Amino acid sequence: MGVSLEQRFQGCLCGLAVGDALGGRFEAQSAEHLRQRFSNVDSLINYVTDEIWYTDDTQMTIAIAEVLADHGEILEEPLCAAFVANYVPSRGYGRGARMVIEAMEDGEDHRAVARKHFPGGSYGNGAAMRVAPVGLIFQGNSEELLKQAEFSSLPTHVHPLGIEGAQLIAAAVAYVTKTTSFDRADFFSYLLSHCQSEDHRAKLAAAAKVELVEQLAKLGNGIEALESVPTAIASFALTPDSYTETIGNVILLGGDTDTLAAMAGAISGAYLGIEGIPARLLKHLEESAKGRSYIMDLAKRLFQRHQET
Ligand code: F2R
Ligand code: MG
Ligand code: MG
Ligand code: MG
Repeated sequence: MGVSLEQRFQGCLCGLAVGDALGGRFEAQSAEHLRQRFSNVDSLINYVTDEIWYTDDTQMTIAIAEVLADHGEILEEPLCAAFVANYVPSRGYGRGARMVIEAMEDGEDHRAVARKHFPGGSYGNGAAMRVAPVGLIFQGNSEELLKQAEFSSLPTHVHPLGIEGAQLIAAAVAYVTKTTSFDRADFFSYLLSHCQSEDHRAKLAAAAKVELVEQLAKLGNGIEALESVPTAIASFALTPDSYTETIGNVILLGGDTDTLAAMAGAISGAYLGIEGIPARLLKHLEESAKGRSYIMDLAKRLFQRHQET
């Protein structure tokens, strides 16, 4: 039986959360260290025998999904309120993101903080890591998709590369959500048609040429959008039929493992649906107030919103 659209919504949010939570165990470790610990993806996946906890990637995705489920579009004020309501610093936020959210919390001029904390704004991957729900909701309208991905970035990420990283992940999620039989060349040409900057175009062109897992590392494993968004996209395109390979291969790159696996996991889950995520991994996702059941329910609410509009 085919994968239903509702299963894809659930697969996307849960795929992101599981990737984030598993990757979060290894954030900032080196590839060499991880390769010594885990000889292959299976040994990494089998390592999960107890509860895994998600990080800021999932927490900020939940905020965006809540706003979309409630309003059907990204609105600045509700989004900032949702970032604040979901903020738990111990989940491990980026330096800039933390300062912006704390300014929101304190009623300070958070827009000025977002503009000035880094020269030209943040080009971190924080906007890309949380944008997947935008791809689900706006899958049918490219222009709106790009605009809404930008709106979802702006409270914290005003640098064009930070915004474009989010637009590319949203576009990737939108594309696979509508796809039943994955065509790699068509996927990359769709993404290139949603991409303005020479920097991201060059990285995407390199990603399109990756045909072996060993070639993924050259795309990067860093905290900047440009050093992680094309890598996550390439990992999915390499193993579209396996959720565990898609997240496992990027976690074994080391570096920003939670975010690489969150982005790759969101795309993979949107393609394969919730059934594509091994039940034994999903069952270990934290069952806190906004844990597995909440995320599943949020995906249903998002799906209902999508059907209404
Ligand atoms: N930050 C982490 N993990 C490390 C800390 C976890 C630890 N447990 C703890 O809290 O102590 N992970 C999360 O951060 C990444 C997303 O970051 P985001 O939201 O983009 O934040 P930020 O600060 O805006 O950007 C990240 C870094 O990129 C560099 N950078 C960005 N723009 C820059 C610019 N214009 N010039 C120079 N550098 C720039 C800076 O180093 C930023 O700090 C995810 O990995 C998420 O999991
Ligand atoms: Mg994180
Ligand atoms: Mg930031
Ligand atoms: Mg990270």
